[in-house]
Amino acid sequence: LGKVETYIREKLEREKLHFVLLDPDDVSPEVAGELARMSEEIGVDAIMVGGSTGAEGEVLDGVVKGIKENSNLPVILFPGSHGGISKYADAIFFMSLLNSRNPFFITGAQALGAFQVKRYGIEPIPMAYLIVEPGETVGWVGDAKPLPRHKPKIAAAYALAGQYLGMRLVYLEAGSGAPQPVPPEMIALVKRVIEVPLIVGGGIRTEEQARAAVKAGADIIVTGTAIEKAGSIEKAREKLIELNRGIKG
Ligand code: 1GP
Repeated sequence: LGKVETYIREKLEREKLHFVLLDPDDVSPEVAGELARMSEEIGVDAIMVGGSTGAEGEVLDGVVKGIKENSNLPVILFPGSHGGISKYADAIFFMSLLNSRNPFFITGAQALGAFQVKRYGIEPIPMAYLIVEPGETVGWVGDAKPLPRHKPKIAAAYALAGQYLGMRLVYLEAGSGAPQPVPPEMIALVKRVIEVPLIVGGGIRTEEQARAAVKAGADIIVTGTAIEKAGSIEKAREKLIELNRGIKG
């Protein structure tokens, strides 16, 4: 295993993890740097960078650099396609949107990006990416057939298939800004079925929601909108502290 994945595995033996997602389309390099610095101070475990629209090229590079200059947290790319690669990042979730209807999001973008990941020496971390209703922007862009919220067994079947295909992480995604996070019942069944770490994100805005997801079995919680849209740096700090408390207990 690579450096970032080893770091994740070792930390998971002791605690649940909190990853903060920054979308280069929503934050400037300066704000990203400030949020990353605060995140590290508060006890967040990694910064994810990505988005479905506009998170590419110079805009992406600038945000990754802004984060690297202001914190020592690992920066993990969370790409919407092969456009979401930056040579300044430490690792990349090499993810397949298993419940997409479009092969581009299952293997196509991955093939188009593979040589770039190799050339830049970015650590790839294979991940099964599953979109749960409502799916928001990523569900629409990724041409997903969103997993029904009241059918945890379908989610569990996809998650186990991901593990059997060799993916070392499973991500249950309700979509950024989702009105409700992934239901705890779904998290619980998926967790019972798989052995690889489970990431949960989308619509987690409060300490209670974060705690409920962890209690149901999530190993890693991703928060984005609640922090990016807090309104001010001071409010973002309070939100980070609140969410981190829900995750770390
Ligand atoms: C989106 O799961 C992440 O990919 C985070 O979602 O922005 O709703 O926190 P939020």
